[in-house]
Amino acid sequence: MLIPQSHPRYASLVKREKIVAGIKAGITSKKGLIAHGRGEAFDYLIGERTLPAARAATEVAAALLLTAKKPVISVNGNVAALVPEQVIALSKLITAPLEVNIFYWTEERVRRIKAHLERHGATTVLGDIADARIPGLESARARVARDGIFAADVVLAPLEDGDRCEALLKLGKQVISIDLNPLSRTSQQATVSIVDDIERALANLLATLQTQQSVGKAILAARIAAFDNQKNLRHVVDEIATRLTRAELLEF
Ligand code: PTJ
Repeated sequence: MLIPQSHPRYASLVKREKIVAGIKAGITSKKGLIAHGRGEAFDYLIGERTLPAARAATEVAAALLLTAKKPVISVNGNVAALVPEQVIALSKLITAPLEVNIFYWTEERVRRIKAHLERHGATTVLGDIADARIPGLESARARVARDGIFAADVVLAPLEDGDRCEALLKLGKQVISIDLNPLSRTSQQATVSIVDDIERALANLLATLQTQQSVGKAILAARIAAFDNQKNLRHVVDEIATRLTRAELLEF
């Protein structure tokens, strides 16, 4: 469908089209539509903009990625459809592999997501060979690459489900989430939770990483130590509550 750029909901409608195209291409799960709709609802509540709390979390996420020994970027069907270029740019910037890891697992979809990322220029995409398992996790997300998520110290896990986040944390990994829902189990549990739309979050993360690259490791470590994820999430929830009580929602 051709969406006129003048449409007030242009950016949001384009994202819907990308998800639908992802489903048609066999990359995105049909359930990805439901997850996207939930994300849209929370985006509406935060005013479809990056909140200061998301910027603060992004600074710390960048510090974690720059001080990590073995960072890995997890990619699912929604992420591959919405932001292939951005995850690839991130992977190159921090020299971290992309790993396809999906909840509604089929071998075919893993293969298609990997091929889709490679068509967009990705060089290292793991996940098609799942030679390790995350212990204590029943879902297909437990299937991981031994040299990828299994060995990682920091995992960037956008649009994640709470179970895997919890299991990764139990394995001693640090998890950076990108999730519009500040109340999701993932947001509540992650080491650093960026509550923002994936497109905006990755654009900010890429820009922040570029400016932080020259910052010393000791300063980055101090930023990580000073960060309180729960407190930061409370700022997001407070912002939503304030907007709801003042009826400040945008008129769409
Ligand atoms: O490709 P698969 O099989 O791995 O499936 C991917 C989905 C996303 C369908 C799967 O992981 C899933 O069902 O996820 P959940 O449990 O619905 O959680 C997805 C979270 O992402 C929800 O909390 C949404 O609010 C959030 N979300 C959805 N769209 C966006 C988003 N967060 C940031 N940006 C978005 N565009």
